[in-house]
Amino acid sequence: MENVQSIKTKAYELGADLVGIADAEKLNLNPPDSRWPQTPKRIWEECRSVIVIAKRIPFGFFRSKDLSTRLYVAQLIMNRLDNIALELSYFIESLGYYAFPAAQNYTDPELKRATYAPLSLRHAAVEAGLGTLGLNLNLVTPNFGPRVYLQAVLTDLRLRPDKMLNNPICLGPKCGRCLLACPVDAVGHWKLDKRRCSMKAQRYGVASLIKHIHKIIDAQTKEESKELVKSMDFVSFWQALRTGAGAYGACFRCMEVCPIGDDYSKHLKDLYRHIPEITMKKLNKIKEMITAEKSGIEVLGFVHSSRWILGKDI
Ligand code: B12
Repeated sequence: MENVQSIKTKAYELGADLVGIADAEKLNLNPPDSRWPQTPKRIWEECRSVIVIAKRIPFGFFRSKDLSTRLYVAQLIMNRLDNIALELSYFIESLGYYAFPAAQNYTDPELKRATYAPLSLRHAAVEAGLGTLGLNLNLVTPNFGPRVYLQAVLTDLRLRPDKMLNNPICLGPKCGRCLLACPVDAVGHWKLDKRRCSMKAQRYGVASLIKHIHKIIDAQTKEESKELVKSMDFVSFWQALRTGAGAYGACFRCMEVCPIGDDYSKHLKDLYRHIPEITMKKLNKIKEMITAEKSGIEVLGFVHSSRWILGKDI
């Protein structure tokens, strides 16, 4: 198991903040959604281990209110993760095995739905012992809460996998801060309304771009369409196409209010304790969730994701 240590050390040297190893066979046996299995074997039959890496978002990021800065920095982190994963792959190949990075933010057309990547990194991260899934199904880690981006390396080298945490980190509706803060009310009972979330999270992603083009086509007057072409949104779409900024990460509200993580009280609590988006409707939604959990009613969102919410091999 010398390789485990040398690979982890290399990943940290390259800049990863968290590193964990998942057994490919376990990922093959436990696809997050069995209807559209995101398994290593679909990508590569001989894959034996998946090394999951995480990079934290700089603490200072959450002090900036400037949207372009946030879009830009989030993209930098994702690019950095890709570079770390590529270098780590070369390192593993220098040991005499095959390796390559996952297609991080590509959604796989073969999986029918545009929201399914070849590998679900949050689920792989739970298998690799980095954390558990929260109420909104984001990965939460003991170190940085949900404030990490993820990437993975697939290899045919058999490595001793890390253990799952075996301990749920998120309190669910008893905390509910992600739900209360969500600007589009996309957080459900251990589930997420992806369409709603993507309006904010992928503000300059492909769906928004198509919508913007339709607006231009459907404008009542030529002047109106010219205005839409000259708009700041149009510039942001150009930036997204050029650099990726804003195409995948554009809303960070659930991340900045989450109290999980050693970093929260030190770097975020003073700024994000108060949640202005709280409404009676959201408070009632949470109350209903707590009542449902107390009464033992089957909560579908929990049923689908319990393995990763609990971080338990069930
Ligand atoms: C597509 C995508 C989105 C979509 C859909 C998100 C989603 N939950 O799938 C949208 C646009 C909404 C989105 C939003 C965001 N994203 Co995003 N996204 C992705 C991407 C590219 C693929 C996700 C994927 O494959 N989902 C697959 C399905 C299986 O996941 P799921 O639907 O949650 O699965 C459960 C449900 O389907 C449920 N279920 C429901 N009904 C049913 C029915 C049946 C029968 C069954 C069996 C199951 C089932 O059970 C499943 C098991 O848990 C990943 C990158 C990657 N490669 O993983 C990043 C990723 C998940 N996003 C990320 C981030 C950070 C965000 C945002 C915060 C935006 C931002 N600032 O960057 C928001 C947060 C939203 C949230 N709470 O999850 C990070 C997550 C980091 C973390 N700490 O968790 C990732 C990993 C990107 C990265 N490189 O780090 N994202």
